[in-house]
Amino acid sequence: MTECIFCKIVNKEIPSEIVYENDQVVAFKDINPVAPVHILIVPKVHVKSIMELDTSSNILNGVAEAIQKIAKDQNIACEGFRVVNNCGTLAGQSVDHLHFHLLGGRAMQWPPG
Ligand code: DGP
Repeated sequence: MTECIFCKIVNKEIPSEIVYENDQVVAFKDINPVAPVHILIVPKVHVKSIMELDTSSNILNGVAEAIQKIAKDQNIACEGFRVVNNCGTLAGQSVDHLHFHLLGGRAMQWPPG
């Protein structure tokens, strides 16, 4: 049994609000949203971070497909949105399973905190 919380969500062992799924990724609502639209896109296989990603895999294609589909479904494609990946301690990565935040529905600030 894996202890990884995102693996448990991917395997449907714990509940989440899944909004999209393809062969590579599952996308679900963040439990602690910081924007009106806040979706996490995670690979179905356990990858700790972008630094451990097998670059010959097609996971990032699955991520891009998910972003395009969800942005249209959530009506944030026209106004714009942000995709964030926190990698490692200084960036604030708190779950050691690669994930991309899809944030939209409000104006974003730059630089990020
Ligand atoms: P990061 O700081 O980049 O590692 O973001 C991790 C995000 O994961 C954070 O915004 C909260 C979210 N999260 C953590 N545990 C759960 C969970 O069990 N369910 C859901 N839906 N989101 C979670």
